[in-house]
Amino acid sequence: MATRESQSTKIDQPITMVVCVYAPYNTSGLFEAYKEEFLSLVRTAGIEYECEMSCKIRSTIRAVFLTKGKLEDVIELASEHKVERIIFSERLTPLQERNIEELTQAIVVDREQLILEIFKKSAHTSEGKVQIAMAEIEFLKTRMSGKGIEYMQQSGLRGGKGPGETMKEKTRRYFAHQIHIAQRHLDILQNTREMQRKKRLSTKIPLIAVIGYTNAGKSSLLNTMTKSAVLAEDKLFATLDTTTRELYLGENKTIGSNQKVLMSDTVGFISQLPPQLIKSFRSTLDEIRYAHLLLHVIDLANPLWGHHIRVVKKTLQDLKISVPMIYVFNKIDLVAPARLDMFRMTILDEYQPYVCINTKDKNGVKELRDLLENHSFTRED
Ligand SMILES: Nc1nc2c(ncn2[C@@H]2O[C@H](COP(=O)(O)OP(=O)(O)OP(=O)(O)O)[C@@H](O)[C@H]2O)c(=O)[nH]1
Ligand SMILES: [Mg+2]
Repeated sequence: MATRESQSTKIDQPITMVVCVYAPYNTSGLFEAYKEEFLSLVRTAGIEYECEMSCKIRSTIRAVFLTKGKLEDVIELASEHKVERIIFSERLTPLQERNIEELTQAIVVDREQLILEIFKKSAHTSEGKVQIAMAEIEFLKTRMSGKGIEYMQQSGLRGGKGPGETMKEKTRRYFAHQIHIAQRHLDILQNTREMQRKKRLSTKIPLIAVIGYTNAGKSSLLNTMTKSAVLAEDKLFATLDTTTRELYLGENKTIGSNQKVLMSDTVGFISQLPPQLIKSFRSTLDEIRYAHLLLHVIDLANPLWGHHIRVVKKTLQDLKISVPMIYVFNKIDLVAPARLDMFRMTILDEYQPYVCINTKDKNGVKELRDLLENHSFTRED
């Protein structure tokens, strides 16, 4: 069922429509909460929109993604509002994107591009920026026959190697060259990081990586535990760069008394995170892969918390990362006490070991420290 609302648009932005689709592969279970997350992505990207439409579909269509009736609704609404740009909540294939663009005469931005935009805005370090650039080139490569060529032309690349070289070949060569440059830059940065990591490992100081769905409270937890001031914001993907801080534990059976451990903040996960973004965030992935322990932070106040846990665990599984984990159920100040008691009695027992916490007033921090002090910080490798 489609719903339509209006919002004011900024003059310098194209007239935009957002389309939230609940597709058959979506396992979140709660359409409204899924839509809220999508709109939050749109807001984080700084996009204002004129109209919105949301719909559930039972199947996806290879050429245009949406089923016939829903596609007609999109075309009609786009024409009614003279829409110039349509933001989709889902990942689209280049073919689907092109076809919808032709049918609506509007630029189509899919989930992948939307997340890339947000990452581009949040990257501050040179490593972060090169990683995003690489992910973006990889993305454009897949759109070679359309936007890839426009991008190449905008970048001023003209002329080919010989008279027989097609535009497609030129584009391919251009992207290969760009990727090569970015990769070399990234290799230098990552070699430095690798050396730092090896040095750190040689000191045998255990590493704890704080991981979880975006906006769960990972940076807030790092701040609370290590008395730091890492940026923590009510915004998706506020953290894109890894930060490591020292944490002193009173006593620990494997590392002795008054010993320090290192705690690293990481980039948040989200459902359908573009694969090239995951790959390009090697520094975050290495922090997780080589950690002795993961603190998996979950926003218990978010109705999709169970889905978030599944997304994070599936992502780790896909990346073949297997490290011991403590579940840190956060934001319990926003959960009604009766509901929290019920969680503790029933559902939370599925997640062991766990701690319920509120990073704002430090409720549960002592319990988490106790868990860390009793943890065996050993790695097989
Ligand atoms: N009420 C409440 N809010 C919290 C708590 N912990 C974090 N927050 C808020 O949740 C929002 C997100 O917190 P962050 O620490 O930035 O979350 P994150 O997981 O690092 O987010 P990304 O880096 O964007 O993935 C911020 O507005 C925090 O102030 C908590 O225990 N209770
Ligand atoms: Mg953060």
